[in-house]
Order: sequence, then C-alpha cells, then structure tokens
Amino acid sequence: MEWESFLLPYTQTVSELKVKLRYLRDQYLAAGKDSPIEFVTGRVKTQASIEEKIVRRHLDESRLALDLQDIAGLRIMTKYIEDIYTVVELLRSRTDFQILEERDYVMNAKPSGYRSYHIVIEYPVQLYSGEKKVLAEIQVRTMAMNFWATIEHDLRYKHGQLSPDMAEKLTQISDNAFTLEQELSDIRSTGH
Ligand code: 0O2
Ligand code: 0O2
Repeated sequence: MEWESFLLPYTQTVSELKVKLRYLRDQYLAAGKDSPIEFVTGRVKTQASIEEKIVRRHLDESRLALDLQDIAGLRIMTKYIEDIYTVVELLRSRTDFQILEERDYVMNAKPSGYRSYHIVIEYPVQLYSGEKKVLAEIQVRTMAMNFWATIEHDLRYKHGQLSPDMAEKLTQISDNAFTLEQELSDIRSTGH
C-alpha cells in the first residue's frame, strides 16, 4: 500500500473543507450576526489508526476508500444544542458536496453517552488526473459535547478499557451535561 499517495487526496479534502467551513463563521460575524459555528477542526486519520481499524473491523485494504468513511474528518463546534441543527441545514443546502448519510447521536446518544451529529459526505476533489470523489465525515457537536468526548476518549485510551463503574459514571456525566445545556438554551430563548 502506497500510503502517502493514498492519503494525499484526503489531506487536500480536509484542508479545503476547513477553509470553507471556517468562512461560514466569518460571514455571520461580518453580517453582525451570532454565528452557529464556534470553531472548526479537521484531521486525517493516521496510517496507524487506519491499520488498527482494518484489523478490528476485518476490512479489505482494497476497499478502504469505500468502507472507511472517516479517513477525512471535520468537526464543527457550536455553543448551543439548537445551533447543531442550524449547521446541519447549512450543510444540506450546499452544492459543493453530496450528503450520503446522517446519524443523529445528539437526540439519540450512544450507550457510552457520546453525543454528536454525524454527516458522511462525498466530496469532489480536483487532482491533476481529474476529479476524485472522496468520503469525509463531518461531526457537529456543542463545545460541551466536544469536551465530554475528548475526556472520555483520553480516559479510554489511558485505561485500555473503561471499568463498568467508570463507564456508568461517564454516561451519567454526559446526561447531566445535556440537561445543563438544555437549561442554557431555555435561558437563551426565554430570557429566564
Ligand atoms: P485562531 O487565530 O486561533 O482563531 P489550521 O488548519 O492551521 O488553521 P489547525 O492546525 O487545524 O489550524 O488547528 P486546530 O487545533 O484545528 O485549531 C482550530 C481552530 O479552532 C483554531 O483557530 C483554534 O484557535 C480554534 N479553537 C477555539 N477553541 C478551540 C478548542 O477548544 N479546541 C481547539 N482544538 N481549537 C479551538 P484558527 O482558525 O486556527 O485561528
Ligand atoms: P477517532 O479518534 O475520532 O478517529 P465505528 O467507527 O465503528 O466506531 P461507526 O458507526 O462506523 O462506528 O461510526 P460512528 O459511530 O458514526 O463514528 C465513529 C466516530 O465517532 C469515532 O471515530 C469517534 O470520533 C466518534 N465516537 C463514536 N462513539 C464515541 C464514543 O463513545 N466516545 C467518543 N469519545 N467518540 C466516539 P473513531 O474512528 O472511533 O475515532
């Protein structure tokens, strides 16, 4: 497997989408409006992480571009829960990529407590050899959901596997954070 040339279109995709999505925020701010987008990050999955997933999921290396949807990954962070859905609408209305799949883990949290809205897109990237359509995953989440996912990811990595006790505690913390976020949204919409 020629990893460098395989990953390059994904690196280009992440770079291009980071620029495009960050400008949405700038447009809101220039118009004097509150932006539903707080910040945008992006990453290309590392070779090591892809290889680990190939083994764990018994993937066929020749089908990676089809079976691994998150080699190119973008993350859009919002302040409020409802901003997630504004961002999802913004993404649906774009004409520079096609949405293939949507998974709402915001209203339907994963058993771990993980919350985020996942969108899988097909992005046409321009190469000297012509256009290539690559898959990318956009995760839309509030800053609080991002905070929880980052900590949970760290703990899981550090402990190998979480003890049932720790896992339960983390799910509880996620639920508490969600309640807190709903309260903040209420204050925003009703003023009290
Ligand atoms: P500014 O001036 O800091 O606002 P790059 O692609 O080089 O622009 P890179 O290396 O991808 O950026 O950096 P990263 O870590 O993805 O940063 C994403 C942007 O989000 C940065 O802004 C951060 O300042 C901003 N950001 C704000 N809060 C957070 C946070 O809690 N976590 C992270 N990771 N980033 C945050 P800019 O646009 O680079 O410029
Ligand atoms: P990383 O570090 O982001 O590269 P699968 O990929 O098999 O786990 P599926 O259904 O194919 O699951 O994709 P899904 O669940 O839509 O998205 C998987 C990605 O969502 C993960 O990527 C994480 O980024 C994030 N995620 C999903 N569940 C959790 C969770 O319980 N905790 C945290 N912290 N993140 C989660 P990767 O490749 O696992 O990791």
